[in-house]
Amino acid sequence: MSVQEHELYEALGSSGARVAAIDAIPVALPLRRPVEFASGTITTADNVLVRVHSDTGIIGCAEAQPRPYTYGETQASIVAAINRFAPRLIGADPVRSARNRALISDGSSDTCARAAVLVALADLSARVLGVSCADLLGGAADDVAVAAMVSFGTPEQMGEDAAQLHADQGIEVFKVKVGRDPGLDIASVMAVREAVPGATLYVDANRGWNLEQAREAVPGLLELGVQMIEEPLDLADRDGRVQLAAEWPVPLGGDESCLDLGQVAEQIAGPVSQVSIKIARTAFDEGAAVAAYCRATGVHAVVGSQYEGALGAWASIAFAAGVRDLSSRPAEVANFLDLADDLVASPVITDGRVAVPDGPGLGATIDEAAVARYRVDR
Ligand code: MUC
Ligand code: MG
Repeated sequence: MSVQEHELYEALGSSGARVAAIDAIPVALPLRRPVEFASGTITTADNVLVRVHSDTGIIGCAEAQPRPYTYGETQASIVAAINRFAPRLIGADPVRSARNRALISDGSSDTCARAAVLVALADLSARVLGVSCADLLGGAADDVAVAAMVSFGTPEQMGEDAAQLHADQGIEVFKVKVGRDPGLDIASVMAVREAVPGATLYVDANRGWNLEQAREAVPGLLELGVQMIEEPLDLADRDGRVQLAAEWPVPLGGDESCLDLGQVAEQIAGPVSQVSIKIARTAFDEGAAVAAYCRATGVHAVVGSQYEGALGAWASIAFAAGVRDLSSRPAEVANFLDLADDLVASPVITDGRVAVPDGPGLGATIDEAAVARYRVDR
């Protein structure tokens, strides 16, 4: 670096860009039909679009999805938290992710609000540097296999949903939502198995069973070839979770119990032997730390979904493709298909795989007309 370059670096920060403003825009995006699972129902995608403007004119974007039953955050609380964080970041260099996380880590539990700001900063950083987020994360692969969630319906409807995802997108890996009545859960998984006989199947009870129901449902699910069981019980039932994990020949998956690295460490020392990493709650930095911890402890980690729209899906795709251990495993990035309209162009899933886009950052371009159409703050 020349003396002049060094002076410029010192004056401007390592990327040369500075955060100038942050928007938190609440939107209500239409769904094709409501999606339901044991811990909640989503009737509209009441997401928050986060835009970080830099003094260079380059903008970074991300999406937050309120999931009150998991994090306690609402759309209003996410907007309020981002507006509270924003002044602390004005003038910050977007590439300094550790410093920026520290600036907005104030002990509050605004998990998804904080993650969305950090992902938008990562999108901005990658755009400033002229590389994709996937490459910045390690560039392990150009595309990844897709896993789709099959939400509650009648068993017949759930089978049809899986068949359609298989026919239209070539998807062969399904996370079937369970946690209702054990008989209904087995019938649901059986319907998906019959609809796509060669599929890889795992299930997610979203804490909907009690110990007795889990014990009743699981043998039948195992017979249908289910390879992992996510969050069977209330997290407060620590003994029950440990007992089930010891009884099962397949992993007990951690999702709601694994919100950050500390919880992941605690759960891996306990009943969890597969971890769902959700960028919507960890952002890229903590997500990478969780992935590394899982690698070090020999635990399978996968990219999970909290029913993201397309912008959230682009972030998950970048992470899944960027990080070595994750790029070879199916990632849950298909839930944008539940939306009837969106703020950015949707990923295209072909033969069960989705590619990292060519452009810099997350590769998503905001449709301003869609923002105007769906924002609920004006
Ligand atoms: C999942 O894996 O549990 C349901 C709610 C949420 O936040 O994520 C989903 C999917
Ligand atoms: Mg889950």
